[in-house]
Parts: sequence; C-alpha cells; structure tokens
Amino acid sequence: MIRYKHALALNPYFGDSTALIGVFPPTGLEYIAASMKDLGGKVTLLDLRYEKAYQDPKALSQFIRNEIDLLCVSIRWESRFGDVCDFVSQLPPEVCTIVGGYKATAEVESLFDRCPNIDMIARGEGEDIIKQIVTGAPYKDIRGLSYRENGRVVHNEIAPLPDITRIPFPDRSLRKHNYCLVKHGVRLSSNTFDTLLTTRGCPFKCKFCTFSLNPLGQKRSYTERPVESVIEELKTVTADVVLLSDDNFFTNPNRSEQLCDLIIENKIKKIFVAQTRIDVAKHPRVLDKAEKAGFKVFLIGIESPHDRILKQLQKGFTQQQVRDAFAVLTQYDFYLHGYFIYGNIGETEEEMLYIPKFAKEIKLDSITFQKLRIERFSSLKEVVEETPGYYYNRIGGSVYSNHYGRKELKQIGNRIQSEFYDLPQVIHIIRKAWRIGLVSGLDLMDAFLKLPLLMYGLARRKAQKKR
Ligand code: B12
Ligand code: SF4
Repeated sequence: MIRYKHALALNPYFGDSTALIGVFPPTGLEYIAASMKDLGGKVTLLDLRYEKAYQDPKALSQFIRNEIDLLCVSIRWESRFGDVCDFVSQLPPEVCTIVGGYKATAEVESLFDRCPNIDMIARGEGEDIIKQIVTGAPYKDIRGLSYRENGRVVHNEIAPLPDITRIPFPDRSLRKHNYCLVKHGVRLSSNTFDTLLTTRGCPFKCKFCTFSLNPLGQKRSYTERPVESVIEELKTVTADVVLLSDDNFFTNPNRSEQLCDLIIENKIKKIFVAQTRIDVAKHPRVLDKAEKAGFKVFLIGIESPHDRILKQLQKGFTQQQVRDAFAVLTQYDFYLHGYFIYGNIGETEEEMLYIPKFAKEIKLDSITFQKLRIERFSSLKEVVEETPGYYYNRIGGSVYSNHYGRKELKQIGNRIQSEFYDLPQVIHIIRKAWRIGLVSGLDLMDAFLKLPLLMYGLARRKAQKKR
C-alpha cells in the first residue's frame, strides 16, 4: 500500500549565509526523492534558496495544505539549525512530516521537542527508510526510524548502511531551476553547477574527521558505484561544473582512471571539481587522464605543515611528502585548493602562522583554514578532554586552550587570511581561473560591473548581523 498521493521533498535552507552554498543542490534530499519517485505517488522537490515566495511559512503552509500529504524535510547543517527548526515548526501539523539528514540525526530529541509537528525522524542514510515508510511498513519494523507513539518518542534500532550499488541516483527532472554561483543576490558566473557522488565512505582514519562516519558514528565502509551507473548519471547532468562530492575521488586510482577514460570516450564535456588526498600525485597516468577528462579543480586536505601535528591528526603523510606531491601536481594545469586546520593541540602561534607561508611555498592557489572542531563521534574528543588546558564548549564547536581562546584564534585566523590573500595572490587567482577556463572573460567583466551591487549586498548583510 502506498501511503501518499503527493509528497513534498523540502530543502528548508535560505538566506544570505548559505548563499554561496546555493551553488550546489541538496544531494541527500534528491537521493531520497529519487528513492520514493518510482513507488507510486507524485513527488515535488522545493529548494527554498530558489523559491522566494515559499520562504514565507504561511505561503508554504497554504501550498502544503492544498496539495501535500507527506512532507519530507532535510536538515543537514550545524549552521542555521535554530532558524530551520523555527521555520519547520510553523508548517501544518496535520500533514505527516518526516525529517532526515546529518544534523537531524545528531539532534533527534531536540528536533522532536522544538517541532511538535514532526512525526518521524530517519536516522542516518535514508533511502531504505523512506521506501519502507511510503510502502506502508509498520513503523516499529523500520530500522533507523524514530517516531512518536502515544505521546512518547520511540527509537528503533540502527539501520544497516544501504547498498549504494542499487540506490537510484538523483532524478534531475525534479528540479525547477539551474544551480548558479550567487553571492549577496548577485550572479557571479555564467556557469551552472551540480554534484555527483560516485562512492560513499573513505578507508582512511584521520583523527579529526567524521566524513567517513555516518551521523550515528557508524564507520561508512568505502563503497563504489559501478562506473557504468556513474556515466549513465553523468549523461543526465546539464550543468557546466560538476563537484564530485566523494570524500576522496581518487581512493581507488584504477577506478578513477577508468572513469576518466569513460568520460573521454563518451565525449562528456564538463569542468570537474574533485576532493582528494595528496596521494593522487603518485599516479601521473591518472593525472594525465584527469586533465584530459576536464578535471580542473582539486580540493586537497593537507591540514598542517607540521609533522608533529600531521602525526597527531593521523593524516598518514609528512611535510616532505606534501612538498613532493605538490612538485608533481603543479606540473599540471589544475587549480589547487588546500584545506588546513589551526589551533591544534600544542600548536604555537608561530606554527599556525606558518600555514600561509607554507601554502605559498608549495604553490597552492587558494586555501581555507578552520579551527580544530570536535564532532560528536570524532576520536579527537577524548584527546581534548584528557589534555589539560584544552576545552570545547559544545559538540560541533571549536577547540580552545588557556593560551589560545576565541579572541586569540580569531586574530591568528585574520593574520593567516591577510598573509595568504595579499594582492599578488588575488591577481594570481583571477588570472589562473581565467587561464584554465574556470571563468570566462565575460564573467570577469560582468563581475566587475556588478561590483557595486555586491558591495551593497555585503554591507546590508553586515548591518543585519550587527542588529
Ligand atoms: C559535499 C559536501 C559539501 C559540499 C556541499 C554539496 C551539497 N550537495 O550540498 C560543499 C563543499 C559545498 C560543503 C560545504 C560545507 N560543508 Co560539507 N560535506 C559534504 C560531504 C563530503 C558530502 C555530502 C553529501 O553529498 N553526502 C551524501 C548524501 C547522500 O548524504 P546526506 O546529505 O547525509 O543525505 C543522506 C542522509 O543524511 C539522509 N537524509 C538527508 N536528508 C534527508 C531527508 C529525509 C526526509 C530523509 C528521510 C533522509 C534524509 O538520507 C540521505 C541519503 O542517504 C559531507 C560529508 C559526508 N560524507 O556526508 C560534508 C558535510 C555535510 N559538510 C559539513 C560541513 C561542516 C560543511 C561546511 C560548514 C564546511 C565549512 N566550514 O565551510 C560547509 C558549509 C555548508 C553550509 N551549507 O553552510 C559537515 C556537516 C556537519 C554539520 N552537521 O554541520 C559534513 C557532514 C562533514 C563533516 N563530518 O564535518 N560540503
Ligand atoms: S580527512 Fe579525508 S582522507 Fe581523512 S578520513 Fe576524512 S575523508 Fe578520509
């Protein structure tokens, strides 16, 4: 028995702070919509970042009351959690509402408390759960489900991780618009964007990372989709730029090479952005093929220039190995972006401030750097708790110490930012992005003309923040 006629898959995030992330679709929610789609009823997908009229909960409620008998909401991010709860709690209580996502799983109890209209929460990966719900399985039998019953909340046992080789990939025909790079209401590139997931999980065990854990703390075993299915999905992608959102696209270099071959063979012309480890530099043949297949941006987890900290984070490589890898990677025309972590245990100010220097030495084009954070299932949690003088205020929050509190780390962060992003670096970034075809001359001219609008948007956001 199918339990719904018309389901709404809702991405409830909107507003300036997620404007940049508006560039990518809500991948997890699209997987959920695809899993329900062939089971009977109609499915509508609404991404509130692009649906101004429905950012008003009254207007959205009206639509839901008129049309919808199953509401599926995705709550994924730490940021804006409070706003999203307030929004969801205003939606019609009479419509069956199920919520899922990384953050929803971590906050099951608090979500049920804050949103009395939520009937169920799918914990962890939700494809199998949603299928059972819509096909009428008794709630008590659905593993991974938490639900209300007679005024209390029942938590069923943990669900096994779904087999990704048989999960349908996102159906892009459910989208109503293209995903674009918009900042403060100003479109910054003529390119359109999409994401594609070819694997789930990661076999490495970096100590700070919960990427490869699902939100229940279950280690996500590294699983690959068949390459034929990836190519089939890729053929449905109309966007110009595709983020391969695998934790590490090059985990299995033979498979990556095979995918590159198939992209070339099938004449698929896209700009690919891939998350990777430095290990990819050991495979020049894969790099050659990746370049030919249209890979242009590598997002690389480096984390620290210091061997002591790399060891502490169990990153699995040394500073010298990073240097060796970049000596290879910089031979290619890839745009190289590095991720760093600062404020690590025992790290001095001088060591933190070496990040921008090191990044320039190895010729990274751009960097992002974050304070060390503690996630619920991170194995660093115990280390911080056992180290005198170190503390964190909340799960998901940053680590501070008696030496480096919030203010000190903010100042250090500002210095890393200004020392790396000086004028020559900014000019280098623009020139490189233009040279390798990430932005066109027209985009640059257009962005220049829109500069006043952008500044206005930025000023307005700053003013809103101060209020
Ligand atoms: C790709 C990615 C990105 C992309 C975004 C791509 C996109 N499509 O949105 C980019 C690079 C932009 C990004 C940015 C950030 N990211 Co990110 N990202 C990821 C990554 C690696 C993969 C996400 C993904 O596609 N997963 C695959 C899908 C299928 O899984 P899913 O989204 O969880 O959905 C499943 C379930 O949650 C559930 N589900 C989800 N919704 C629903 C709804 C219903 C109704 C049901 C039943 C089930 C359900 O079922 C889905 C299918 O199995 C994850 C790590 C990971 N492995 O998940 C981190 C992750 C999501 N990111 C994270 C973070 C912290 C960030 C940043 C804040 C980092 C930063 N400081 O800049 C930013 C900012 C994002 C923001 N909005 O503010 C954290 C989130 C932690 C949290 N609770 O906030 C994660 C979990 C990594 C981590 N462990 O630290 N990210
Ligand atoms: S940091 Fe990257 S390589 Fe390390 S465990 Fe996480 S996803 Fe894997």
